[in-house]
Amino acid sequence: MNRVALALLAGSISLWLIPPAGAQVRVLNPGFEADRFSLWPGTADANGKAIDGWSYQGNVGINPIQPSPNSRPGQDPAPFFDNGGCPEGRQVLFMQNQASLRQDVDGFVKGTRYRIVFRENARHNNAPERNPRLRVGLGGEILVSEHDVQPVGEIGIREMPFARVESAVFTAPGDGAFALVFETTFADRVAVLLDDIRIEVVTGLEDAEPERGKSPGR
Ligand SMILES: [Ca+2]
Repeated sequence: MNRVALALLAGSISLWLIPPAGAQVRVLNPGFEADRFSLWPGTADANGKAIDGWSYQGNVGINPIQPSPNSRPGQDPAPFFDNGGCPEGRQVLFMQNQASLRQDVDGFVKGTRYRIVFRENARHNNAPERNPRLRVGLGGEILVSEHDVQPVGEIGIREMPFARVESAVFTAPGDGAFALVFETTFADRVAVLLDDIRIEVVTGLEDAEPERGKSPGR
């Protein structure tokens, strides 16, 4: 192969790897650092009934809670976040029993391929074999199928990294916003912990198998 051909090949690869202009999608409050909850146990219902950027149903909230005059001596500020190291910032989200968390994420570009990436863990609660179940959808398509979420560490030890989850790759069928929804489906004294939720553009040389592609609806 001569030098011109090599240069052309290099040029085509670099173009292939650059996402289309404007295709980046930004999740608002992706690591649950925007709010400061101070009322135990950290549910949103007890702390103003709102989580910045998100809507929710059920017992959803943020741990740890922040110290305040309401804090009782010896009270655990993170009763749900009871194991594993915080993946991003200082706070994680919890979803207890059956609950849902939703954000209409804007900025998708028709024809661009994306995947959801996030960190997950489960409350240990002295019952590590009793696991919550989680599924994740976008625009009505399930992109992370329902699965058990297991605690990454022992209770009270906040060192082990949360598990990293990558969804199936999907192709945006249109420009604009799609609903990103996390749902927990098992309701027996369990809780899922989430942090660092991102939507990444998948470039041409990654995950090229067409059978993994999905096209969510609105
Ligand atoms: Ca965080």
